Amino acid sequence: MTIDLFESLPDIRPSREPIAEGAVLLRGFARSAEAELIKALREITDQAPFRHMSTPGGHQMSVAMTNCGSAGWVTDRSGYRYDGVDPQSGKPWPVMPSTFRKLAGDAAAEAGFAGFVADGCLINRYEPGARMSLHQDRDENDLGAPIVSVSLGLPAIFLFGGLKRSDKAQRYRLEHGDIVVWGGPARLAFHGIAPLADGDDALMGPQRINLTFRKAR
Ligand code: MD6
Ligand code: FE
Repeated sequence: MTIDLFESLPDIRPSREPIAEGAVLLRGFARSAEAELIKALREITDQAPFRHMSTPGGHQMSVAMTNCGSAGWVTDRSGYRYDGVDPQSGKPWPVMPSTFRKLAGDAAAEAGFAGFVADGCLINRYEPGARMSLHQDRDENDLGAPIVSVSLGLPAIFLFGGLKRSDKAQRYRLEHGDIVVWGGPARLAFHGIAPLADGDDALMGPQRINLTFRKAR
């Protein structure tokens, strides 16, 4: 009889799973940088706290947001835009930490998009019940650049559809440390996040944080 000592441990080796033409899920890719990411995140949110922005239609988003880098994504009654200044403080968004920039570049290269340099990072905070309805990311100038999306904390169900809102969405469970990179033919795919389930993550507490890196300008 052989005894596999590792049988009951979770498999945390990074892996690479294509989810569509142009989109790849790098499971566990951010795990090795988690301590630095969490420290840098705290420094950002001390300067630019999470806030619930309003949609152009006047609804408050259930996801709380902030940004770092020179291009911060903002929504208010006048619409969606990228802005170098945090409207809440009147000051530039916090500088993008080098750990963030490096992780995004490394993940993009691993997914086949060498040379990706993000100028903005939108930081989303989901508490249980928060959700992101199906949308396209189309406010960026350069749709040739991919988006790199890092998940930290509680797991979430990522909905990944097609180029039409009505296309049926596939569901992927994103866990702490997972990265999704997408570009090319998937760049304008509709996607969203199902309402976050209750939970309490060992490192992050009762929340999920998502970092989406873009080349916005
Ligand atoms: C989220 N992500 O994971 C929301 N957008 O919380 C996004 O909206 C997203 O993951 C573009 C590319 C990748 C993403
Ligand atoms: Fe998005």
